[in-house]
Amino acid sequence: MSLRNRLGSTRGAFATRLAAVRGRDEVDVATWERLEEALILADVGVVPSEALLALVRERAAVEGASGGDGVVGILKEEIVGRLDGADRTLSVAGAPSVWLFVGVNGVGKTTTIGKVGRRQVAQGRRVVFAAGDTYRAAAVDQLALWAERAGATVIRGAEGADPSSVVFDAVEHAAAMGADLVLADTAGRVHTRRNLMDELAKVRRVAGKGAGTVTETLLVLDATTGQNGLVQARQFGEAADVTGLILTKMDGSARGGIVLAVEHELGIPVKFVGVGEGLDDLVPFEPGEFVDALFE
Ligand SMILES: Nc1nc2c(ncn2[C@@H]2O[C@H](COP(=O)(O)OP(=O)(O)OP(=O)(O)O)[C@@H](O)[C@H]2O)c(=O)[nH]1
Ligand SMILES: [Mg+2]
Repeated sequence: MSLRNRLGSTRGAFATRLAAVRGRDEVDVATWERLEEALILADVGVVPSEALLALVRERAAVEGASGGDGVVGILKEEIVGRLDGADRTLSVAGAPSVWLFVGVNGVGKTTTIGKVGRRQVAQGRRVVFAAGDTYRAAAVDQLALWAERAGATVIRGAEGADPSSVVFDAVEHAAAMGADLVLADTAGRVHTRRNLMDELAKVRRVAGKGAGTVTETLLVLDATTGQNGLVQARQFGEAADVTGLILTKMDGSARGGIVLAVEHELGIPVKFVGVGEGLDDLVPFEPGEFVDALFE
């Protein structure tokens, strides 16, 4: 299925509003208002939307774009321009490399580890999942199920064990078996709880103590929470040295503009988007493709 179809309501809401602007021969106050409304409802954020449209207006004047179509074309170029050039690769630099998955409750961390693991195994890497969510026994079982589907090995600790010790053990196991990659699950946490954020910092520190190198800390955000995701991203960014974002549930969100908002505000690249609950429902974030899907 194409990204366009998979984005579901994200593209629906935005594209429908743009369609009303596109057909117009003349660009007037109402046109700009509609565009701003479309951007804000897509969760681009008020300030970035205004900044973006100010640029589009300027360019439209200079380039003599008069119709709605021309203006939408410029808007599209400006959005792609903002997203282009970021490094969206996942870095590997260790034996093994460790990728930590962090975020608030229920955003899709464990599911995303399954999906990312599957992609890495398909690329020929040996992958270990570390069951660093030790708060609930069910969390470990859920990760083990995903490991089976993805073709990865899962390393678990006792229920209630220190998450950092579980991740450390997983790294040692991975090193001993010659695995390339450790994907570490963590318990969902509230970004405002200091001790939980400290625990995350400890996991990160301990994960890099032995043979492993932490090369990515991936913040998982639920796209359906819109601008609230931005608040989470800001706080996690400060506490956990986030290197990349993964936006889940884009299949059920009318707010794909959050991609622009988070990148613009935090300067952290979106690396993947989740577009469903299945093993293959994860796509690398490609600005051109994404914006095409959003606009068409
Ligand atoms: N539609 C859709 N659902 C998703 C996606 N990613 C995850 N989910 C669903 O979101 C729910 C929560 O996913 P989990 O992976 O358990 O989330 P988590 O962040 O590990 O949750 P905690 O461990 O409780 O903090 C599950 O029902 C998933 O199937 C996605 O991209 N699209
Ligand atoms: Mg989980």
